Formats: sequence, structure tokens, C-alpha cells
Amino acid sequence: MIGVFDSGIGGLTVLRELVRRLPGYRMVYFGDTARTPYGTKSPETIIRYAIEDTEYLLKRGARVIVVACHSASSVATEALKERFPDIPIFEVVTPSVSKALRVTRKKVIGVIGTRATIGSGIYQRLIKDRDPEVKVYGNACPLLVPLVEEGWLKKPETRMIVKKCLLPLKMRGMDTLILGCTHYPVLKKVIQAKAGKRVTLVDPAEELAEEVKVYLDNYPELSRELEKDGEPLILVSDLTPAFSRIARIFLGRKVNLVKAEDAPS
Ligand code: DGN
Repeated sequence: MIGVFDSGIGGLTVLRELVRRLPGYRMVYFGDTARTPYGTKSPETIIRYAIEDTEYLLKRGARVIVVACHSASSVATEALKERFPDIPIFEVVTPSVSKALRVTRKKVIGVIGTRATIGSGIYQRLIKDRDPEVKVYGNACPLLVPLVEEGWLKKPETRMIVKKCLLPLKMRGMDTLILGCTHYPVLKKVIQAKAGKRVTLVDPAEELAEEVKVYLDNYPELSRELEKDGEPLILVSDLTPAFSRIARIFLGRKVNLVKAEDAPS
């Protein structure tokens, strides 16, 4: 099966795209709601959590790992690849960088994300490695996470904060914007309106899902080994009524969250 993990339930935006592109593949999602958020934590802590989340999914039978969390993708990918060299590990940063480089016309790319993601400098490194002429500007927008979780998707306060988050990037002339956090695709319409219609938004969930699909098309033996039995199992390390309500925002439909310790093995 395909194992997907996130700091919480925002990663369901990634699961949603995976299910859309790989319908029928068996998927298990683990949202670390007991320890969320990761985006405010130190790289050492995020790496430790990411390794534990991966170990948990492998124990449950995952053969492929998808890191849905941008904070974990940004700081823990290297450590995960080192620790689990035989497991195909996908993350959300690299495919969004490829897409941004393909679509930028003026070679000015903006990135928004959590403090951990922006603080890691990973986008600057990866983009500059591939095209030193491209300018990359990041802005941490941690306030958007609770706004989405409260369901404040169209409130004037949210529009105002989105505008403020994008202002420094607009001033630099970005023509492409990477939505570097699991929560941001839910705000796509507001972000597009405030960024301006000439700015191309990159939704990492879409790019990652396409990458996993192409990979499995190229490795038919592995693809055959991944069971295909429909509905994903969505596990969380802590369960409250609020999490179930919020999960619906991210997956776009009713979600049955299962507490990991109660899950059938
Ligand atoms: N899942 C996190 C991310 O994509 O960076 C957002 C939630 C958080 O940990 N702050």
C-alpha cells in the first residue's frame, strides 16, 4: 500500500489528489494530530517525528512513502532517504520546484509556507541549483493555518491576511507562487484573487500526485504489488470532534478518522 503522512489533517489535500490520480490503490494516511503543528518546531524535532511516522507506516505494510507535510518535506527528506534507502520516498517540495521552473516567465518565484519550510531555505537551494538566474522569495505565513482550520475560508479577515502575506512577494514581481503548505490549496481562490490573475499558482499536491503516478507507471512490478482495494484508511494519533470537522474541509467530503491505537492491524 501507499503510506502518506502529515503533521495533522491538512495533508488530506495531498491524499485527495493521490486518490484522484491513482484511484483504487490502497492507501493508508497517518496524521500526527497529537503532535501537530510541525511547522513551528525545530528541524531536529521534525526529523525525529518524520522518521517515527515513516516507521509506523512501514510497520502497517506501506511499500511507498509520501511525505504530505511541507515542513517535514523541507527539513526531513534527506534524513528519511538516508534512513530508509530501499523505500521509494516522495515529498512535496521537488515536484513543485519542477513545475514552478517550467511555468515562470520572468524567472521570479514566490513561496509561502510555515516558518519551518521557509526557514529551511530548501526552495532557494533547489531552484538556484537548477537555474541560478531565477530569483526566489519566500514568506512564512503561519497565520493561514488556523484560519483554514477554523473554516474561515471566505472571511474578510482571511482575505486581508492573505493580502498581507503576499505583499512582499508581489513587490518583488513574482509571476509564479508555490503554495508551500498543506493548508493553502484550500484557499486557492482567495490567494489567486490577491496575487493577481497574472500569477501562476503551483499546487504541490497536484504535482506530487502526478509524480507518484508516473513512477508507478514506470515500475509496473511495484505497482502490481501495491494492493488495490479502494477506500483509504485515515489514521490519526489523536481524535477530537473538531479534527473530524476540519478533515472534511481538506478532503472535500465526509471523512472517517480512526484513532491509530484503535486501528485494525
Ligand atoms: N502540514 C504542515 C505543512 O504543510 O507544513 C502545516 C501544518 C503545521 O504543521 N503547521
